[in-house]
Amino acid sequence: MILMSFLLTSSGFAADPSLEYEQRSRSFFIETGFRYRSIMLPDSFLDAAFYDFDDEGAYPQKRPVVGGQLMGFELSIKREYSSWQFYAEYVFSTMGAGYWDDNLDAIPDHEDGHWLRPDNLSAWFGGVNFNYEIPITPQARSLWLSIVTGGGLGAGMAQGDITYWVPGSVAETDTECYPNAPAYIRKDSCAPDGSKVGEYSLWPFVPMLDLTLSLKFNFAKRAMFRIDGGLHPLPYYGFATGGLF
Ligand SMILES: [Ca+2]
Repeated sequence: MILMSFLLTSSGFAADPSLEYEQRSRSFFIETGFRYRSIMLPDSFLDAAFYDFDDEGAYPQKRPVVGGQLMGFELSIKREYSSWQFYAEYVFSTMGAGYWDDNLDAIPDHEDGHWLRPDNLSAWFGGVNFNYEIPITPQARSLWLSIVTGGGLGAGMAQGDITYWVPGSVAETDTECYPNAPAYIRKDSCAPDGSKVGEYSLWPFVPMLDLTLSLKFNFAKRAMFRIDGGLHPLPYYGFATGGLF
């Protein structure tokens, strides 16, 4: 609140009215920016399908956290309050290796889980958003605030893989290796049972859905800084900064 009231009352550097009415040969702005985002699937979603270390009798190590970090470049064509935003970005998984024990067993079974090990799992994405901007402080000031909301679709291509081990009782590769042991034992000594990205995707294409709500700091019509949150396609928070021309 202190920051907000400072921004709202601060005169900052004097607004140059000529910027507002600057003659341009086109009727739209181009806004460019760099973005950073941290995406994460909340544990509570996964609790619906998988045991975690704090469940009775379960494998005692914390289940891996599904998440990643993302950096990208964005370019928006802005006209009045609406804009089309194009982006390209690189996201890498921060998920560690670990044990995934489903809780859908008729009788609780903690030995039937799979051990998953991400190997340099990352992806490139590109997409398009339609965004709408709502000013919340007077735009005549050199610094003014707005809310931006929007959404869009994109597609990505995954790199790397997720190597997995299954319980010895259902193993189809290296079946002589600990045939009665669970995956969390076999992963230390046995050959992997396969890889998820390589085996289950005809093409390693991943769809992208984005829904974003942002608080945007506009520095006249020259530069901007945004605090973003929403779905991308997992829940995320992040920021972006860039300029207009
Ligand atoms: Ca289970």
